[in-house]
Amino acid sequence: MKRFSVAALALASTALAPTLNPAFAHDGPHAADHAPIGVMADHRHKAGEVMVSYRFMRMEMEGNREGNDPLSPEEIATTVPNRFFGQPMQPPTLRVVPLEMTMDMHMVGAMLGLTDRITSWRWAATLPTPWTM
Ligand SMILES: [Cu+2]
Repeated sequence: MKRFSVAALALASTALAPTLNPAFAHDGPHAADHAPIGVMADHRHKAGEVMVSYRFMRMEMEGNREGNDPLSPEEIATTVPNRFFGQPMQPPTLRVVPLEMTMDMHMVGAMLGLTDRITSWRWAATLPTPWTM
């Protein structure tokens, strides 16, 4: 077993979000006024309003599948073709099989109402991803 750690930093661009069917962030007291958490740019802010957010998401995956059928590491190593076969040092079937992966994502964001019709937003996320193979 070998453990890999991959870190990635994603920076989003600034977007002016004159959304097509916007809801204002603070018009109503009901949760149904917003899209589910994780859906970005579903609303806009009035001029001068600021919103800062932090989100954390953990995703845990285990095992391998082809469609709905589970695949064992032995099946993968003996039957799944290596798309790089034919290049130097590449075997005909896969030799490294992921077993499980846990991904933690931290995401911070900020929205600023430039006018009542235009909202600017920025976000950044980190993706430290340990894999077990
Ligand atoms: Cu907002």
